[in-house]
Formats: sequence, structure tokens, C-alpha cells
Amino acid sequence: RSTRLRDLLFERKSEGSKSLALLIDPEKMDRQSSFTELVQGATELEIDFIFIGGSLVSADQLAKCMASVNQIVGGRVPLVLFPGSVMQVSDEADAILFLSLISGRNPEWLIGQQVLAAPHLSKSKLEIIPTGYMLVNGGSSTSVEYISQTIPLPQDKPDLAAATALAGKYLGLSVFYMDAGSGARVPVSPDMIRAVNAHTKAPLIVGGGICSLSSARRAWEAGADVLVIGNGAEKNPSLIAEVLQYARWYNASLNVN
Ligand code: 1GP
Repeated sequence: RSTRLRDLLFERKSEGSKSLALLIDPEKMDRQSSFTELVQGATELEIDFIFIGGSLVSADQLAKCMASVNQIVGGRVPLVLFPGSVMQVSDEADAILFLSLISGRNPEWLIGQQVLAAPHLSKSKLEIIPTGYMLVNGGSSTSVEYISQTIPLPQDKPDLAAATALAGKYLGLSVFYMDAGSGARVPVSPDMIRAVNAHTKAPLIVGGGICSLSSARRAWEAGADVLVIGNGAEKNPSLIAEVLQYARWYNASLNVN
């Protein structure tokens, strides 16, 4: 089984370079007039990753979305599943973030859905990326919080975030994802990111409520490796270009020094 994307994430982490992912929620696809332009635009800009997933997505919706996205992207950008449930597994993607909601205490999202997905995954060619998923309080209640019936990590408790990531590291998880939830009022704070980053060398994905270049820069500067933008790109179509331009400039400056 390939470990291509996982290796790429580790390589970029060790270089200190920054990456960006556009999040597509298949559930919103039909309502979103700009869907094609958004995916096309991000592909032409050679965004690093496209993540696909959401809280309420059915298998049918995912299949439909994968067909459209694949047609637009044509293999130019890695497609990574970010599944909200066992229904969101598709062999049409390149990889899957095999998430365990380690900030919560609901066994269904810690291991239950994963057991249901495992037999299918063992037969698929999807790259499986073991990911410790940490929900952080983003100032408003989110779909993930409601669906998973878990309490997010408080924003002002970096020690709790660090302890959670450490436990995930000792369990062998290879990547961490700190998420304030889709459309969060407040993104994950720099203190929370710094605390997790100080305790693990694993690539750190951060998302939820990032809707400006300044919030993206704050997260990257605190130690995030991959930022995920969904709602922000839907509201402001030039945001992806702006944030990517900054990342390219930043990454190029690493090579110069
Ligand atoms: C949500 O991290 C993602 O799970 C992205 O959130 O839609 O708020 O950018 P936004």
C-alpha cells in the first residue's frame, strides 16, 4: 500500500514548508453555484490537496461529488477523503484521513466507525493516513460536535490539547488534525497549535473558521503544516489564491536561507 502522501507530509514538515487544502463538502455541492469554479480555480493554482467530506454526507452524494471532482481535477491535485462517517469511503480518491476523534469520549467515533470501514479499506487501494482528530471549541456549536456528541477541547487549555496529542502519538497516530469545525466563529488559537506542535513531530493539519490571510498566517506561524479552508473559499473566491501565494513566497524563502 502506498505511503506517498504521508511521506510527503513528513517531508514538508521537516523542511518547514506550508501547504493548503481546499475542503469540499459534497452535501453542499448542489446548492453551491460556484462549486465548479472553486474546484477548477484551486486545481489551476495547483493547490496542495483537496479534502472531501462533511458531517451529513451520504454514500450517493459522495459518489456524485467524486465523479465531478475527478473530472475537473484530472489527477492534478491529490484527493483526500475527510470522512464524517463510514458512509464516506470512496475508492475514487487517492487517500483517506483515517480519523479517530481523540478529543472526544464517544467510542463510536474513537473506534466504532473505523471497525465498520476497515474490511472495505483492506481491499481498496486508498492510502490510509492514521489521523488523531481533535475538535477545538470554535466559539459556536458545530455540526461535528452535535453529530459526534462529544465536547470539544476548550480553546484556553493548551495543556489539554498537548496531552491529547501526546496520547495520540503514543497510540501510533501519524498525523494530527485540529479542527474548530466548519464555519467556526473563532479558528484554533495559536497557543493551542503551539502546544500540540511542541509535543509531536507529526504533520499538523489545522482548519475551521479560517477566512482571511491573517488568520491563515497566524495558524501557520504557530506551527500548523497544512491549513484547510472550506467556508472561507466559498464566501471569498480569491482567498485560496491569496493564501497560496503567501505559502509559495514563504516556502521559497526557506530555500533561500
Ligand atoms: C472543517 O476544518 C474544516 O472541518 C474547514 O472549516 O469550512 O470553516 O473552513 P471551514
